[in-house]
Amino acid sequence: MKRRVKLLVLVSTVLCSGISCSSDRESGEEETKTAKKTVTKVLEYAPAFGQFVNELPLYEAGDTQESMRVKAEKALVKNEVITLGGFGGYVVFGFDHTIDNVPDKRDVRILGNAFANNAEPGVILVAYDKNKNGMPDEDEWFEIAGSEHHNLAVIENYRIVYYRPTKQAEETPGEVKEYMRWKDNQGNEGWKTKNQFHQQSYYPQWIKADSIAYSGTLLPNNAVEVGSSENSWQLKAFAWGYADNYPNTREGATIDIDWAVDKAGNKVHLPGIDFIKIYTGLNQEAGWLGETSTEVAGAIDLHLE
Ligand SMILES: [Ca+2]
Ligand SMILES: [Ca+2]
Ligand SMILES: [Ca+2]
Repeated sequence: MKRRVKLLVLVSTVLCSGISCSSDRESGEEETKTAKKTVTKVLEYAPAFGQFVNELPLYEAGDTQESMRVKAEKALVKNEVITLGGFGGYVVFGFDHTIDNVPDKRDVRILGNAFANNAEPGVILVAYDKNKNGMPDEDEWFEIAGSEHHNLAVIENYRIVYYRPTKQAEETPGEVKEYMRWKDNQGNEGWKTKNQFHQQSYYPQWIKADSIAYSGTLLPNNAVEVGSSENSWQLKAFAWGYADNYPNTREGATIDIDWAVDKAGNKVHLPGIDFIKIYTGLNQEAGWLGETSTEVAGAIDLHLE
């Protein structure tokens, strides 16, 4: 569909060349119709540790921050899943147009891989490119205040550091309980487990540094153990306003740009948004399920859907 409209623009330009006509304005109008409802670019991909890290997307020897960004972009453009790993891991993506903030209507559907009792909520930030420089500047970001915004168990300005596992820990087969050391700014520290199902490194392999730090809003744990069977762990969905929290087709996967708040927690009104940032909101391990990690598969402009 997009290609055909573009072709029409091209033909009209060719027909008009050398003769007097007012095709410029018409071309402009045609171009607007080509706006893609889905993600067109990934600006940053920086997952934390995780059992799907280095797999979704796949790390191959020689990959860099930039080549991994390109892989994440290729995935999101096709609405394929990428993992953000544990708390703080993030992705920043954008669109080829500004998604309108339509009054009293939800504006964007955030795609993940959540299903019933398997919610791995990610915090959502949105940016309107106010200065039109094609980039989300620091002062253009606003957090979507989801249902837990006033929950007293939420920790703002949470910070965590993950340390690269030792060679010995990486090479030990099967489950490794003391696999990766971590430390946060609340006085907690511990080990992340490597499970028997995923044996690749859980530390982003294209990162040269021996530790990675992430910060943001820490959401309350959502895992509950309901028995001792295989399906004993359930990851409960929050009411609204998070990524990878409800199945993609549900209203719970959509957000209203008017839910955005500034750093003081006050509502802001944005005319629309050009960029979205999502990061994993929980620092939680749920038994055999392992760590809770937000997955993202792109987003859809609901006004073009
Ligand atoms: Ca709206
Ligand atoms: Ca900007
Ligand atoms: Ca998920």
